Amino acid sequence: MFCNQCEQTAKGTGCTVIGVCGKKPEVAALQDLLLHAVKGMSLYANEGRRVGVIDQEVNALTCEAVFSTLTNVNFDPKRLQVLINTCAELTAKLKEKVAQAGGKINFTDPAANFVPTSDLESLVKQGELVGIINDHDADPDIQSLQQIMVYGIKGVAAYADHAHILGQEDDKVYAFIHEGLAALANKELNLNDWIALVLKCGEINLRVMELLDAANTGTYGHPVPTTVPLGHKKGKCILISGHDLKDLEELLKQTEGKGIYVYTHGEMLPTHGYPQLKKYGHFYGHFGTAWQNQKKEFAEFPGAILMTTNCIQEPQKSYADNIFTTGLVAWPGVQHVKNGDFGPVIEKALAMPGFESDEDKGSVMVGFARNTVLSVADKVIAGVKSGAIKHFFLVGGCDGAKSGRSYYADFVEKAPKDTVILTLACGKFRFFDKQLGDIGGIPRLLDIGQCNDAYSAIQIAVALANAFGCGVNDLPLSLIISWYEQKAVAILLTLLHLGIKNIRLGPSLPAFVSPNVLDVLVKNFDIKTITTPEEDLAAILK
Ligand code: FS2
Ligand code: SF4
Repeated sequence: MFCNQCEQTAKGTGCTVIGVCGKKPEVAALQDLLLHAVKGMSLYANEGRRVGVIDQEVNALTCEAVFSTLTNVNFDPKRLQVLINTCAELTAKLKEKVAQAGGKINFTDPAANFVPTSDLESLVKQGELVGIINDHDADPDIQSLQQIMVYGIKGVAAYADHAHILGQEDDKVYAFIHEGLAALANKELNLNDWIALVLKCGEINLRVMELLDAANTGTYGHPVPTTVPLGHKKGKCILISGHDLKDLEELLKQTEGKGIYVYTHGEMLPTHGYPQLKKYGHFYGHFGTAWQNQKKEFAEFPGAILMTTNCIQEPQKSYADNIFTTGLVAWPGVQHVKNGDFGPVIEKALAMPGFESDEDKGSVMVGFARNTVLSVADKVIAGVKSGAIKHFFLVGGCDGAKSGRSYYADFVEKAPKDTVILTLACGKFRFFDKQLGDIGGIPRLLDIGQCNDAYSAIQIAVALANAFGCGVNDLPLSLIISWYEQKAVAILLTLLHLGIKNIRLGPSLPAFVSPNVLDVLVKNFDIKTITTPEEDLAAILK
């Protein structure tokens, strides 16, 4: 196996024996084969668009398949096999439609002519031969750009899938995923072509994040400031993790009146701020912190656990019987329930002891998405003009297990009292419960939401820039980003597409960025790696 798509990749270069995430070589091979199948499907879908063939089933499956290969989503060989076979079946039908419409179907790339073998063992062998970037003669910088694009596309596909579930889509997004993956079969593309595709990935990601923002706020209302307890209530309980708001809504509906309290874990925390979700009286509080602490925290939860999307880790024996997966997330042996079909989760919660007593562990505030922040824009602007607010830091992104990630908590703690911290995604759990006070009634720590809400952060920055009559790069705003998986790659590409400079990135640089590509990023975007909180704060505020 070879996988280098996430920040915790082995030795900072690539997982070759087993994934640090727990991905076994056979799963890596099947994920590679699934991407290979989607690349084949993309060649026909791309050509299909040229002759007027647009297939909604192909679009949806493309996103589901690509999302399934994102870090910490699908570890189950059998479910990957189903996806591979479905891709091949749909590709055959698509090929027919494209031929009938007069399109080209004589592609020579092996992916276009892929036929899956019938049993899982030989399917793994097929997968071992087809890494997505397997052109060993290619220029290392082109290979680097191809990987950046493929990993960015994984993020785009994840967002597109979330938006599609809530009825929001734009064919431009699917068209780019197909165009980008089909481009991998084109050996004529040069360095500049690949740079253009990478930046286009960022542009398309902005569009898909806009769709997801419309999906979430259109369905559940704009988040409002909400206090979320970190303790618990006596009684039966379910813990829901991941990012899927519709799954949460369904769970809340199905548990209503059953004497079960619903708690969030990880990236589900910001959902407490949505009016159409917070209206449920039994949607109580938040339990635990970020994904990498789940083994310890899930073991302490006395109820059923539901994983809706990334990030799942290998369940420990102590809670293996009470954890469930749904949607695209899967772990072999873990009970998988269909989206919205949460009867088994509820039964398990009712059979488990639940919390024996009430416990107060304080609270945190969520709900500072674009609508809330911009509703007090005049106060914020006045604060900047009077000098009460000297600087904004967006300290956001993924969390992870590496020790270097304590940088982010230290940074927030050491940021001067006249600065405001905007945050989003699971990296916030390093400092989410710190009491940072306020500046003239504006809390110093503002939780914008999940990683899926990066659009909201961008809108806040753009609105502030407009109010001050300057560009985002001229605002007293610095981006301190932590990355881990491929949604973060997509967001980073969006920031580059928008021309945002001086991003500080950590805890380490992606293994898939070649020295020359890094040089281009540094020269054109002044991108930097994090150093120490003291050094970075001094450099930013000087
Ligand atoms: Fe965090 Fe994990 Fe949100 Fe990422 S819960 S690192 O895949 O999606 O951000
Ligand atoms: Fe390794 Fe990350 Fe790939 Fe898992 S997703 S195999 S940890 S690089």
